[in-house]
Amino acid sequence: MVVKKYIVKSMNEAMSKIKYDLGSDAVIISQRKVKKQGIFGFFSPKLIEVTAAVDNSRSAQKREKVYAKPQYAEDSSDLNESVEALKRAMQKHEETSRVQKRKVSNEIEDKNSENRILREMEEMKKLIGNISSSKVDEEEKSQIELKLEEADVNKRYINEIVKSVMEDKSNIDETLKLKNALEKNVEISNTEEKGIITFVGPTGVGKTTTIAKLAGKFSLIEKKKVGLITVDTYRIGAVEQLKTYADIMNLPFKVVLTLKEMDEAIKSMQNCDIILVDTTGRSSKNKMQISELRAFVNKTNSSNINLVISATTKNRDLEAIVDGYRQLDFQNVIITKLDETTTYGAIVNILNYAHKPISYVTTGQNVPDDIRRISKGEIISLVLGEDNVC
Ligand SMILES: Nc1nc2c(ncn2[C@@H]2O[C@H](COP(=O)(O)OP(=O)(O)OP(=O)(O)O)[C@@H](O)[C@H]2O)c(=O)[nH]1
Ligand SMILES: [Mg+2]
Repeated sequence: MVVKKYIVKSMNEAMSKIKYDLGSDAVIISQRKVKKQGIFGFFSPKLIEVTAAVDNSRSAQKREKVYAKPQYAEDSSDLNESVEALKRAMQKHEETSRVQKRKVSNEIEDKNSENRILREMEEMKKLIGNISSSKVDEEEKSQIELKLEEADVNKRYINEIVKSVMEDKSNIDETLKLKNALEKNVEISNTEEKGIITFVGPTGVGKTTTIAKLAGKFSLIEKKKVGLITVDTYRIGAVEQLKTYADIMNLPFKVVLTLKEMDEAIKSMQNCDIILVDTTGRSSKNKMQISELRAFVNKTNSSNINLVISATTKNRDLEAIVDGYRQLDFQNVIITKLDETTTYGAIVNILNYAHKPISYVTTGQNVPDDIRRISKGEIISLVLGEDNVC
């Protein structure tokens, strides 16, 4: 037992001193009012004498307990409660963090699904864009196809042109793209017109008439010296046709039946600026006839051989004609009888297949008027129906 006496001014002071010194188990044994000792004691305020005691052993045990355990666990039931409380707190904390985690992952998920939806929307937009642009492409394609079919442009060439238009990503309108695509395979001849000019081609396309027209142009208009030769070993009466024109225009004229005669005829016209050589129409299917003609054409040594084809020729026949005459190494193409057709696809069909430039077109039977040069633009306008002959 520990007993201690305190002189204090108030009971509050006494209580805190006792609790501090003896612990909370101390008990107050007595209290009484006292005066301070000495002369000044009389004037001093009254003091309190407090006596307190505590059981030593119990207090020590308790103090040990207090320092050995956490302060909130003063006995085992307290401890259990505290542990339970702690567990509950931890569970609550875990629950809270789980909820928070879920919330965060939900938010991430939400964000992800938001992104996914946005991505899908973008893809859909693209898809719709593609569908509508391919729809536009299809519409444009069919418009172009229709236009070219109407002009009697052949299927193979239509496909080439459509492809070229579709590949053209420049910022110009479709008609211009189409015109550009058509122009790609159109060349205008720039062969100088002098020396020997030879004309070959199927029967009745207008070779002799074309020669008469050109003879008129060169001699009457351009005042050049022109000579006429005909290699007409095949059709009786054909000679007369060109001879008549030669007589009217007063031009030297020779009929050639053999290769030797060709040499002689050319020599006899040495003073001419231009010699026009007519040939009889041969079927492109008859290789013998073409070979025979080739010998005569080679003899002329002409570097200006013209394949004459009529614009009224069927599309399917055009390619066979061009193929048949290829062995004559023609340099230019003349397209006749544009006045006899309302569609001009044949012009581009021929030029595209022959890969040769065009020198003239003829537009009627009148000699010498119905012949002229043509520009790329005019050809395209004719083919697209923007213009017509006559
Ligand atoms: N409408 C029209 N007829 C033409 C044209 N060119 C020629 N002709 C006519 O076509 C027919 C045949 O013309 P030719 O000049 O004899 O033909 P060719 O190619 O010489 O014939 P062959 O000598 O038999 O191979 C004639 O009636 C000509 O008047 C043209 O541009 N338009
Ligand atoms: Mg003829």
